[in-house]
Amino acid sequence: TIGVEKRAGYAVVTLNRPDKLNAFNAEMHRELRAALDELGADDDCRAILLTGAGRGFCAGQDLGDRDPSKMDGPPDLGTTLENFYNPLVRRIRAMNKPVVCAVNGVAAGAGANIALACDIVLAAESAKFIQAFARLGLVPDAGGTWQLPRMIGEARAKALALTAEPLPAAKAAEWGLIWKSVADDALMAEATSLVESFAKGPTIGYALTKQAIQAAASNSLDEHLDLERDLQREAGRTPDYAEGVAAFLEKRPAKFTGR
Ligand code: LHQ
Repeated sequence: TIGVEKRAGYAVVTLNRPDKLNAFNAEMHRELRAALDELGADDDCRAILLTGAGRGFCAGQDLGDRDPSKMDGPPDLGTTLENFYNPLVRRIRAMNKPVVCAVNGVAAGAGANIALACDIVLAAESAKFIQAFARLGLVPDAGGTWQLPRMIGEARAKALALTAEPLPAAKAAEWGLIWKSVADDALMAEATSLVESFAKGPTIGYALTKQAIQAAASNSLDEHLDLERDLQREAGRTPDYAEGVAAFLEKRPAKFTGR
């Protein structure tokens, strides 16, 4: 249900249940988490590209095995979140290298919010983001109600969540929900070139930068200035920093090693 292709310095992870628009079942969750754990620990992998097979990116939870008439009583969706979606969001956010998401087609429900958990999101012009939860009587999960108001403000967040209206990629980019909307046939080339550049970049500096930006949501300025001091201290001790300065002074491109 997941494809993992290791290339020079990065890996492409593909959600691969195209007949179901790559909706999540337990198996896909387990495989995706195992893949991310392995890639997180692999120093040869310095960036990750997440995308979907076929015409969709991800339609969220697979509703096929969720028929209430076939259940004994009301389901405990909290357990599904606790066991599967929440660890996935935490894993992506804590990943020690950039995670780029190429949204190749519709991203609905938890599928949309998993995309938003990634560090940089590019989407095909034809892709749409749908907070589909309201159609089911549910709350946007996988971090949706945390991310949306921060990224696009409460007015747009509430409207998207309560109406479940599809948001086209271009508008998502205009609103600042994603980085870029790209012509469909250029999406993979552009996303690949971005992860290729990350694969040759200062990996520790990237990881610390990601950590700092994410911590900003809950820090005061005072706390945050202290955090930046600590993270910069760490960045300044890396060989990549020494190389970056040397390259600048010698007027040549830096050769980062990710250390
Ligand atoms: C699907 C799905 C799908 C199964 C398309 N499941 N088969 C967390 C905790 C626990 C439980 C509940 O949920 C959550 C979080 C969530 O993610 S809730 C939100 C779940 N997702 C949705 O509500 C989206 C449902 N899908 C749709 O609304 C449409 O499929 C979209 C708008 C994504 C795409 O529409 P179309 O392009 O018209 O495609 P389609 O509807 O024809 O779908 C293609 C096939 O994929 C179709 O199967 P079929 O056998 O008829 O060809 C769909 O049944 C299947 N599919 N989403 N989530």
